[in-house]
Amino acid sequence: MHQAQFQRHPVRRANTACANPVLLAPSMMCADPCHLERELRRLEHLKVDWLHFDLMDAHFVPNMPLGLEVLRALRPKTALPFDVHLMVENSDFFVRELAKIGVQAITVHAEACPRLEQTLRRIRGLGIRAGVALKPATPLNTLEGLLELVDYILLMTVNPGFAGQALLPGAIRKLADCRAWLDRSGTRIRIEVDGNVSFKHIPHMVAAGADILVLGSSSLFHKPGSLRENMARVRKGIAAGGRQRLITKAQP
Ligand code: S6P
Ligand code: MG
Repeated sequence: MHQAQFQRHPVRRANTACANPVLLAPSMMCADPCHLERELRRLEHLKVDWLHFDLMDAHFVPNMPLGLEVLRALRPKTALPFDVHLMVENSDFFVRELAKIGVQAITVHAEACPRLEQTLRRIRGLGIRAGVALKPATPLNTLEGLLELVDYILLMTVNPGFAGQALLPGAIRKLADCRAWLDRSGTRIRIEVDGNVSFKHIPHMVAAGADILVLGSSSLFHKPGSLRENMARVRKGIAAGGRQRLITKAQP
């Protein structure tokens, strides 16, 4: 059921010429860790599109905010698709566990996967959308020859591991280059941006071709704004960037 919903969101076209509408993916590591289910209900009311979960192993990055058991506990609580961003050394282990939990999308880091092609095939073989994440310093051509195996590319605009960092120079240039490359390739691969996707940067990111915004402490969870107030600012930023966000069905 979750997979079907993931694929069939109704789409309202933007008034600019672009292939994809903009999806909103709140980063659950920025939600209140003591009240995750309550946060999830609030996000449902705000009609977000995906829930973004950052899984870290304290090796690939020096942090560990959420674990597999949190995802397992939350999965039956909502119909929203789970978009999992793996920042781990042993991606294959986590892919197997996440398939058992029933997530809808898994992104692995190119830098962490010695057999990236095989890992992507395995994810898709499990009926899960496959994404590849690139650190800011990893070039786009790392993905040459792999586009057919990828549903989306996650561009890190800060170094992975922590919320609340500043945007790195060159991040928006790389995003625009990626958009141009994908357009030339004629693929429908979406670009997800992650890291300081702030009120200030959202218009520029959307204009440069971002399709999925990971919303963290610099936007949706920004203090002291409420989630509702912050969401209104996010939507304004997307409109200023020239595209509309995906209009989803009401969530149950
Ligand atoms: C960080 C992680 C992200 C963060 C998000 C935080 O490695 O992948 O998903 O949770 O970037 O957003 P912000 O607005 O605090 O930078
Ligand atoms: Mg992330």
